[in-house]
Amino acid sequence: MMLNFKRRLIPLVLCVLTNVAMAQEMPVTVYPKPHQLLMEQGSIPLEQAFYVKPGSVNPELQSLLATVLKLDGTKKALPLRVIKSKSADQRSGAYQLFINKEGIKIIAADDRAAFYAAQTLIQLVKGKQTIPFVKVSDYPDVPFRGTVEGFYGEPWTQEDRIEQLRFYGKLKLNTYIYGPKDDPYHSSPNWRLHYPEKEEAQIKLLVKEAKKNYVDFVWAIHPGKDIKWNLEDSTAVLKKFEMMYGLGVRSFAVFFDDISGVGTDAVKQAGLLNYIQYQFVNKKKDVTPLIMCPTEYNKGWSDPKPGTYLDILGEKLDPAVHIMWTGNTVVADITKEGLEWVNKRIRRPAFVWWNFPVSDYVRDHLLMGPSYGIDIDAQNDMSGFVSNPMDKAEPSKTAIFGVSLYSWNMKSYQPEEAWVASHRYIMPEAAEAFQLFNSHNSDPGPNGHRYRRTESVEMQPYTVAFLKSLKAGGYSVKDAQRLKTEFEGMIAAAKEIPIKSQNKRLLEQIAPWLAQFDLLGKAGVAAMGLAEAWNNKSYAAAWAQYLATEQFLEQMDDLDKRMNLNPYQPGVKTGSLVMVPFVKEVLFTIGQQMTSGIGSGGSGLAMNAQDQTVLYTNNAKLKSQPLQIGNQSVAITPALETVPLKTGDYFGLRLHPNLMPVALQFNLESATLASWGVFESSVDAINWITLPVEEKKGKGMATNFNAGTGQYIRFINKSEKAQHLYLKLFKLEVKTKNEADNGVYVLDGNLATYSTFSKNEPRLVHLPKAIQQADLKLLLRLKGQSATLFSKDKQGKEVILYQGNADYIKIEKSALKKVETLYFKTDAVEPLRIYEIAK
Ligand code: LOG
Repeated sequence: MMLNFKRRLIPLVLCVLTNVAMAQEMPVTVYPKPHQLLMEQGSIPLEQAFYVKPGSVNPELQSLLATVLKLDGTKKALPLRVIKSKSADQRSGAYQLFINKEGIKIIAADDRAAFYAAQTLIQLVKGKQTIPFVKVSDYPDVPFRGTVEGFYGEPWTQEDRIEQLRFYGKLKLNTYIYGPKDDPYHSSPNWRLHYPEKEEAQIKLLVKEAKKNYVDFVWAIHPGKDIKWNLEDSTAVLKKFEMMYGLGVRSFAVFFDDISGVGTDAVKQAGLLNYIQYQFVNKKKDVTPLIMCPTEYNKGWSDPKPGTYLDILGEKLDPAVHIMWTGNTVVADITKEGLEWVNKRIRRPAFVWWNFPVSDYVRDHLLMGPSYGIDIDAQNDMSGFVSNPMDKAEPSKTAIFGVSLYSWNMKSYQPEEAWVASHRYIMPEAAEAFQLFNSHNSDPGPNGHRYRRTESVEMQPYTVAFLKSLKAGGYSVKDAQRLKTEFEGMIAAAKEIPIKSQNKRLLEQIAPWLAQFDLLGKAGVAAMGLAEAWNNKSYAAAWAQYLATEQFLEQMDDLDKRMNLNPYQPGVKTGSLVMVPFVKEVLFTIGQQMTSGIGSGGSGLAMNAQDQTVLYTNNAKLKSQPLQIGNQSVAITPALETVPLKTGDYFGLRLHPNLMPVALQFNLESATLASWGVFESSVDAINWITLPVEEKKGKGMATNFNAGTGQYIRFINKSEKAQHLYLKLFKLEVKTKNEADNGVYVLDGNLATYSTFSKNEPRLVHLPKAIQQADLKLLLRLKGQSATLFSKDKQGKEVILYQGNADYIKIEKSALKKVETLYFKTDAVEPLRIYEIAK
């Protein structure tokens, strides 16, 4: 399959500048990277006219070349020649391009190859005054390269697809497989039917656009959900293909993924494909090889036993038919070993269906990171490589750009480098901003496929170092500066991208994430401000920044609840792997430091230790597990490892006396849980009563709480044997017993909880002995509203201690003599917050 002429050229890296005049110009960048590109001394001025012998170049190619060259020269001008070389070992798309003092010569294996030569030439002169002398010898590594529109959810629009096809043409991608799961005429129920007229017209246009760009428009059918293995349905498939043929389609696929029942039969599937091969493909002569997606399309879902599904396909399916494969799992890296495993069974090189950057299983995330995890040694183990993209066509270009570079010239592929280049290629007007955005929008978050990606790679070490010093009571200036710059960059990028980018559709598709990104930047800047102020011991300033950070995080939560409301993974997540957790951790860590040591040394924790909500366990492994305490819930932080529970081992919570349980949610991932453990509650930790729960496989809830339920809630191993479980979820919804006095939240040393007061609900807080007769600091959120803080004298008359709208208030002990209760009132209608009162 290799080209013989290429060996005569010495391979040279791109960007080699051999000529002084050219050295002042931008370096040459051609994507995908040609196999061999030799820059030579000299160039032709762009004004130079070329002579094209009439009829020697096809008109479309000629007009394409005319977009960058002057082709109106007379016979005396430099010639531009296109020569077809039909040597049998040449792959579709293989070309050579020679530019020298004798003119321009293209040697092309086919029309597609000549088109690719023109694409290379266009990139060589882009932004330049001259046409450089070059020798290019180039060919694709993988015969079929491109995308499969194969995701669930809203299919791409007509405009999206047209733009994609143009993008593919320029990047020498030659395959677009049409198979959106939610097109009812591709799948059930309507795969047997004609498309409605409007859709037919659109498909015709797509086919035309694909041809123009030398992309095979492959129309896929997905009949397996309700196909009957009889002549009638075989004919129905054939008839549908005939209809599509009538619209201009010349490439076809049959998908059997994600089905169950009779449709999954390998013998029948092979029979149908062979029938199409003989009755349709062989007869038409102008149809490209069939592609099928098997039911067992990844190793994890394949029967490993010899002689089963994949072996049956391997044996029975006509060797001309391609078989798709997603890798070791549904969403997976593509490895040489993995392909070798399946290729042996299917007896042909697999046609790779790479499930990246598809996001139909993580719809609240964008997957904008590099295309990595694809083996550069696997060239001979695949017949095709297509990416299944996101439902968002324009943002998917970042990953598809990588796929183009990989599948064209595998050995030279470097994911990071390709990713960086993609930003300049896709959004030259704001490449750096786009890259910054993408660098923080690449991990899908936890998901059922357990597929994760790197994110915030450059920032991650700074976040780790900064937090480490912060937790040790220090402040790393260098890390702080770098992180602050990054957060400021986020705000700037969120502004710059919509102003500078010309790509309206891209902007529209990333808009919710960009808005979220802006908020993350602002939360981050506030968090860094918090750290700095705290380090400078400017407590009031620190508290202001604390509130600012919290508010931006709240706005992010709010946006997440309002936008992208799909029924699967609703919401909008950005920076979810590194940057958001970092901001939250800074807030939490400093929050703890603020409440444990506000003002004068010693613990500011005002509440009596025996009153606090605490973890209640006798299990060594869980003893230090932190709690997550919020205003309406208390949860034990989930543990990643298994938890061994000896006979009589328990874990649970002891609630503050002013809190009462409302509902318990748990997930302990033990199929036998009910046979050995029980949930219990108690008033005194001596006498326990069993809590009725709804439970299945260790997962469930308890809601039967009443006023008599005690403060202790636990799960205990009642069996004779040691048991194992996973602490995935143990979360108790709570409410306060005494609504008027909310000391439980104000005196718990925890900034994640707070009490509120408003015009209709004034609040009082009883001060425990420990903080009476002392200087007090109050951490409030008044949002600029005015509030009054007072005590009462013996006659019950109000003694005003503070009036105003400051969030951070200090009250001298001289004003607090004999004061045991603080009262809060305001005219504000919306609830204002009291976070903490401490010494
Ligand atoms: C589907 C595909 C979907 C993808 C990712 C294949 C062959 N089929 O689990 O339509 O977009 O995974 O969610 C699939 O991958 N099924």
